[in-house]
Amino acid sequence: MVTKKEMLKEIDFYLVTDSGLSKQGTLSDVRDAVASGCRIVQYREKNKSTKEMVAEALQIKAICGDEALFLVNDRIDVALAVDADGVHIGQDDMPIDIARAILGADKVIGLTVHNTSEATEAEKSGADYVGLSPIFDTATKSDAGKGIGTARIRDVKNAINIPIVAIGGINKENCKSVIENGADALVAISAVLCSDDVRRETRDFITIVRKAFGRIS
Ligand code: TZP
Ligand code: MG
Repeated sequence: MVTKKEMLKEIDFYLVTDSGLSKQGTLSDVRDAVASGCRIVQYREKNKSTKEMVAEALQIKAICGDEALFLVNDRIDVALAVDADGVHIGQDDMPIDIARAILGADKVIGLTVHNTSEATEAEKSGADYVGLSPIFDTATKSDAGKGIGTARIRDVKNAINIPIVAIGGINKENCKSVIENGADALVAISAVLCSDDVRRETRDFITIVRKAFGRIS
């Protein structure tokens, strides 16, 4: 049996939820993305109470089922409360060694990095993947900083062996170059959540990415 953690090897399009940007609502977005073949979902919620988050996280976990990995952004308590598959944390969140001690070896921990030295450090500290950010300028995260460019993906790829998830300003026009420069998966928040058809947009991204990997023709 493939463990949830082993599913990290199979990810390509990675859904990050955003209730502020979503047109159809977070649960609908997750349902649509998973129905279109998305294999990893991160619940990123900045505006709801802990109680609301736990209730929503349980529903997202049920939608992901065995089809998709389910991670919670920042909130290790929420991840534990619903027995999520893991967490995604940033450089200023819970230190990764403490997060690992709390969550245990079987859970997935993703860490946001911006450069090669943070990526090398993340791998050494036991991160299961890195989120490399922001590849391009983005209005979705106000403190994301300037785009680091696709050449940085190649530099990080040459420095570490864990998967790289690219995020920030990615759309259907530039996503092929993100994969060609070494990303293992990518996130496109506004491009997908602000569309009228999350199912179609997810499917389109997955098709472009799998073609770029040569997984489909
Ligand atoms: N972390 C780094 S950039 C970003 C996050 C959450 C926002 C990415 O959003 P978009 O709409 O895909 O540029
Ligand atoms: Mg964070």
